[in-house]
Amino acid sequence: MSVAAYLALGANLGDRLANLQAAVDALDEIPGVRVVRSSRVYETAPVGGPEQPEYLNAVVEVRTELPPRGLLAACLAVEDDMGRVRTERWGPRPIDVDVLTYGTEAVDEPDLVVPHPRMHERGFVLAPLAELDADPPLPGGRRLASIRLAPGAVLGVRPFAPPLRVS
Ligand code: GSY
Repeated sequence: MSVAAYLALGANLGDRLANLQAAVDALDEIPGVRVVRSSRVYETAPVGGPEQPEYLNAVVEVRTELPPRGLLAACLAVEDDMGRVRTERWGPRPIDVDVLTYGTEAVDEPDLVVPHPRMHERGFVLAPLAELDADPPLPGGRRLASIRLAPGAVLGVRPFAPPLRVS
């Protein structure tokens, strides 16, 4: 039985758009993971961390037969294969792949919390996610329609490119 999950993609080093597409293609190659839809790609002001380049962000919907931890491992493997080096928390990166949701399940483990605990504060996540799902699972049972983002979280989020290719 497969579960629908949303993944957040981000890149702010190298050819950012190519990196996002490469991550989609790599995820789709993983047994038990199929990428079914992508949002548009947004250019977004960096949130947190040191001074760093602007990000490109998108959200993809996958169908997966993997359990939540297996899906997390798949995301980390894609990041590693694409040359991400984990030096600085919040630092710049060629690719970031985060598990946002896993069906409507809640997971609360030391290295995996789903729905992603900060997703409802991030314009760079909510703008693309809202294109795919008007009422997605959010932390604490919040509803998208009642989220009020800080002005800064919205202003820095601009459409950049059409949806990533899915096969
Ligand atoms: O949390 C993912 C990595 N990241 C991002 C991001 O993807 N987009 C923006 N705009 N800022 C970010 N800061 C971090 S860390």
